[in-house]
Amino acid sequence: MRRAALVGAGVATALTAGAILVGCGFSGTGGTADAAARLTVDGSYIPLPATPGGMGAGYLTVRNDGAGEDRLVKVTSPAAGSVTLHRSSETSMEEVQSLSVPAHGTLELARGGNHLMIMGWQKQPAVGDELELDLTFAKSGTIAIKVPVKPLTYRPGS
Ligand SMILES: [Cu+2]
Repeated sequence: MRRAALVGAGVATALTAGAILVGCGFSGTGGTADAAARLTVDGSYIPLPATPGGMGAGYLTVRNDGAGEDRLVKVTSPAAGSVTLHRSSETSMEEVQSLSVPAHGTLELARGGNHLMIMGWQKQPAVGDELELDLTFAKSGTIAIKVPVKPLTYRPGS
């Protein structure tokens, strides 16, 4: 249900390209408008930290309906002092500087895989809280979302 759309950059590019096409005639070569990312964020949640005030995780899905790749490069929150991007496999976990959102694809942050690591809560989170996360992308700018705090054992779709 919760969904934030960011169309600003893509629309601006498309309008510029459209104006050029009207003036010069359609060349059929495509252009930068075709390579723009179009992002939506869905299914976000933060499980209640296992220890009160302790480290938490953040999960969400970024969908890209555009033809251009983008990258999640930074996440901040007014509710926490530190949010970092983590990539994990079955055997290891490491902090990374960015995560790719492929063209016509998704970036999925989910249990057992990539995730956000959240520390330094301003106030101890409680189930039912909604915390703001500001997701910054290399090309699409910042998308602010409200993320619900769920019980520790919550699973999407359950
Ligand atoms: Cu981690």
